[in-house]
Amino acid sequence: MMISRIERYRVRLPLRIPFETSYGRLTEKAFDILLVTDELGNQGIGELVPFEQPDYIEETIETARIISQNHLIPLLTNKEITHPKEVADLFYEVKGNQMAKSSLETAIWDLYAKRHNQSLKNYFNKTRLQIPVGVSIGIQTNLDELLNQITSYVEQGYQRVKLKIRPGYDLEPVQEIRRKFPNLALMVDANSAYAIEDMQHLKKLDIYDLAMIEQPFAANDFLDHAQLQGELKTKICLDENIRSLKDCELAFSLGSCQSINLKIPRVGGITEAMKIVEFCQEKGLLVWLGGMFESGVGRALNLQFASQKIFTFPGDISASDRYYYEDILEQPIEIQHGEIHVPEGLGIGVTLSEKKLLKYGLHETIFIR
Ligand code: OSB
Ligand code: MG
Repeated sequence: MMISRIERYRVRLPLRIPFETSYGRLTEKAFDILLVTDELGNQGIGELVPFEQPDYIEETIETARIISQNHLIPLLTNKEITHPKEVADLFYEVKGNQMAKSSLETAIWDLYAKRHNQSLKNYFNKTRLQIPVGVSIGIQTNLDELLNQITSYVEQGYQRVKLKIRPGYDLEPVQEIRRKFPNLALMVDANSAYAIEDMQHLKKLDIYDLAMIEQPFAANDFLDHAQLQGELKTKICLDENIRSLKDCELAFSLGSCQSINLKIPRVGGITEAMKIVEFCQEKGLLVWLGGMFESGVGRALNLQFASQKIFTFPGDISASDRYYYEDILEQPIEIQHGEIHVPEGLGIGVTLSEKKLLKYGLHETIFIR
């Protein structure tokens, strides 16, 4: 197949409640929806997910647009693509910039599946139609408010809670949650807010039966994480560190973690994500699917991928209404009894609402062959 046109919608969706992490506060999510059309008129959809600030990882939505426009799209131009696995190879000469790469690569996977009249999940191993999901909760300095939020998510059926922490907001909220929810599947995520000097402090989290502690140290640190993992019985999970299979191999060989938060966009797309899943399975690393406050498009992609039975640990894949008043799909993604149904249509299985896209975004054509 040949790519004949690429369009995008630049969208901003207001969040229902501001989301605070160790590095900042988000009130609105900006993202691009990419529409990639082939020579037969089939259309694939992708989402560009980076934040506006380089505070989670270095990529931002603006740098990603520049990399796509000036470097990635030219590499797709006039190329015959027989399988979406080739896209990562076409992009190989561009270093890093995984989220920019993923937005195009995942759109091409969707396009390929639609062209062959297949649901995307048919390209993955051992899939199911319902998947267990969890919820990630931002920093709330009011602990009553925090407990109320958790109560409401547990009532909605979410099967696991992830609490964002930072120095000064860690042991106390965890202790309060444990007091009220002794059996809740609970984990924490520090988004790189600690350093090796905090080792003794972090060891105090070991008594709360947490499913894991996500990304305590810097996004490029493997050694300090290995030292901490050596002293903890709780699993360490790496998120920001993991950009490729190579990073997983390094983390595994050093003992930096026992769990991987896999985000398709952070590793450059589906092809690399599949290799990581295979590696984790082979080595016995717990792998689970993370999120980036995706709109319905990225959420549908995550559901397709997380339909693989290896994803037993509930992902950060909430219903649309957990974050947004309104999504950009015709049908919002909903939770039922703690599970979300994997969309069954062709490709990622969901339909865009052009009306909602134009309400929250701007349309432009960025490539024509
Ligand atoms: O660290 O996992 C993270 C959201 C944006 C950026 C980084 C992270 C998160 C989340 C929420 O924790 C995941 C989600 O529900 O989309
Ligand atoms: Mg994280």
